[in-house]
Amino acid sequence: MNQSVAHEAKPKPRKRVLSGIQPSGDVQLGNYLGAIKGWVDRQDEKDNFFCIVDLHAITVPQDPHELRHQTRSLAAILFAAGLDPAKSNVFIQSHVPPHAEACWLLNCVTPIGWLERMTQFKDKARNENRERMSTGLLDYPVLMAGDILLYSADEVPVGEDQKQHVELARDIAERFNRLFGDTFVVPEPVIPEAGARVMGLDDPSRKMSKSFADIRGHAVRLIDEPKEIERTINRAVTDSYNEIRFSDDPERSGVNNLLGIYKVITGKTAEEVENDFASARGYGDLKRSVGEVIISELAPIRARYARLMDDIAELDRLLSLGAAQAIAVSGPKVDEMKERIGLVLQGDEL
Ligand code: AQP
Repeated sequence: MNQSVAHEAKPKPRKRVLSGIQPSGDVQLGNYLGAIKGWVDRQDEKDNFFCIVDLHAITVPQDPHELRHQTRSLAAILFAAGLDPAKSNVFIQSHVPPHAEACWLLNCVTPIGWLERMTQFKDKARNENRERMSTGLLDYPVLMAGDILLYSADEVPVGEDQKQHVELARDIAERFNRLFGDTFVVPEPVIPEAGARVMGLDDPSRKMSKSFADIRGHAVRLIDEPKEIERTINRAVTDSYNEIRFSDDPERSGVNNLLGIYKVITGKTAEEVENDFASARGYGDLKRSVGEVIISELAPIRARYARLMDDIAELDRLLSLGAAQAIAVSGPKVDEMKERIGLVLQGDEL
């Protein structure tokens, strides 16, 4: 056989990527620009697992009826935004039992002090009455560590605020590997490039969030009608400088946020964006253009979303395909964990 043929490089296995999103409210523009759009754009290059993390959402009180609706609605948004079931495994976390099992197994090797030191927990604990807070809120990062480690994910795309939790997942993986032998790939957080953080339109000093999406003027929701989007953008907080250019000045963060949204959607450079507004007459023109690009970006998503929500059986079928793939990967992994710890597996030979 021709040596050069024999040595021809095999295609490199695709990197596995895992990311999650909570069904904790209406999906907003920040979720789309900071996370979902990137997942869609890169789905051809990777081996993709995207998890609707309903078990994470219940760490704070949720209305059962709303939660069921939000979970399916989020799934419909993900497919409508372009995640292709042939390329991306989209599934509901609670459909894949290894997630809750891995959480318990990892709980037993995670020192409680590690969890009490997590910034997000400390922030939440400061604002909540400890007598009412769920244990789940403290344990949230262990469940997340399980989500990641079960899939041997090479990359975990997260926002800056979740970086500490991915670092904790690394510590837990290393501790488990030390105690029981090499079991887990130690994951890397991948933080999307700056500019993908969308701020609240009513208050550009805090990030746009699903849980505030019902507050008037805070967010553009992906399923908002064009008129509603126009109204929200017109109401967006700006400043009195009347200057349309990027700036680090916190006083000008409202305009910066609008320009950032325009930049991410159009894919233009900062210079090109500023040129687009060189002859604008004021913030009215800026808001009109930003509203228009958002509306045309979201229109096809809204149409596909409506069709999927009209066919829940099809939506559930797509989710069960994703869950089957997820179980095929995570099931053997959780069995490996149990075996290493010393649990007897069902059907184990004596
Ligand atoms: N404002 C934002 N700008 C850019 N990215 C954002 N993400 C969230 N808000 C923004 C990204 O969306 C993904 C899913 O996040 P999540 O559901 O796990 O929870 P989150 O980050 O806490 O999102 P929300 O909208 O703020 O939800 P609630 O209100 O429930 O806490 C993540 O990749 C996140 O970075």
